Amino acid sequence: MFEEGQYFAPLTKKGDGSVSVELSAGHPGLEDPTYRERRDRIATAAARWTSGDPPPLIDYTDAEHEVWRVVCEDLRDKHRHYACREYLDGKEAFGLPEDHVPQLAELSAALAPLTGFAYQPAAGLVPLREFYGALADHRFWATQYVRHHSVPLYTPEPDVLHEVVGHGNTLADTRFTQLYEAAGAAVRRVESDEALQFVSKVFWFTLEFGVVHEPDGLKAYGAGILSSPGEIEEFRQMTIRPLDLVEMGTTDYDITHYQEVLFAAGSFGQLQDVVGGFWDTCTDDSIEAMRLAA
Ligand code: NLE
Ligand code: FE2
Repeated sequence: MFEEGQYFAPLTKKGDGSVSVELSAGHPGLEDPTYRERRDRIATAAARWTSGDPPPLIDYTDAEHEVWRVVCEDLRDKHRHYACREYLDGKEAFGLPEDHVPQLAELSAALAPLTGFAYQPAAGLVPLREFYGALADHRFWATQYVRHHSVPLYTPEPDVLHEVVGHGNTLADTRFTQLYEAAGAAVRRVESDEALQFVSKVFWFTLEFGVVHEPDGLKAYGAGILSSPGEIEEFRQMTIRPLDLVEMGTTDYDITHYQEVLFAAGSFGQLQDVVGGFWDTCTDDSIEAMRLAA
C-alpha cells in the first residue's frame, strides 16, 4: 500500500489502453530499458483487467524468478527469528513457493478457504478510499512487478514481493484479516479527509510497519518490514514507542527510508483490542475528539 502523491510511480495511459510507468529520478531501473519495458507491460495488463476477473497471468522471466528466489532465501531464517507468531502461522498455512514468482490468481485461490481474501491487480497507485474500501470486501489491491535486481534487500515501492511475502502471509490468517477488514470498514465509515488520513496512518504504523513484544523479544508483524531483508535486520535498533492511536494517527513518516520510529504492541491481543477496536468503531467525530483530548 502506498500513500497518494508519494513515491509511487505515476502512470500515463495511451490511446490503445496501454500504460507507461514514469520512474522517478534515482530509481534503480531508470536507465534500464529492459526493466522499464517490463514495468510498462505488467502495468498494462493490470490496466486492462476487468473487475470480477482473476488477476492477469504474468510471464515472469528467469531474472525475475531469480530476484524472488534471492529474497525468499534471505528471508527464511530472518522470519524465523524476527517475525511474530501469527505471521509465521500464516506463512505455514499459505505455503508460498520460494523458487519462482507465484501468480496472484493462484494465490487468491489458495486464500479462499483460509480467509476468503482475494488479490486484485493494481497498475499503480490506488487511491486511498479504493484501496481500503476493497479490504472491507476481502479484496486486496496488489502490484505484480518485481523490484529491480540491483536492490533485492529494500525498495520503497510496493512490488509483488511486498504484496505477497509481506501481506500475503498475513492475509492467510484470520487474526490479521479481521484487522484488514476493520480498517476497510473504518475508511468506508469516515467522511473527512482528516479522518481518512488518521485511519491510514494508523494502518501504516501497524499493518505496514508494526512490531510486537513477544516473550523472547521484539518481533515484526508489519508487511513492509517482513518483505525487506534489509529492514528486518534493523528494526530493533529504531526508536520504539508504545502503541498510541493519536501518535500513530498524526505522526509523519518518510516512505523512502527504513522507518526510524516504530510503535510496539504489548501483545497481539493488545493490537486487536486497541487498533481493531478503534477501526471497528471510529467516526469523524470520535477521531476529532481523540485529537483534541491528546
Ligand atoms: N520496503 C519494503 C520492501 O523492500 O519490501 C516495501 C515497502 C512498501 C510499503
Ligand atoms: Fe503494503
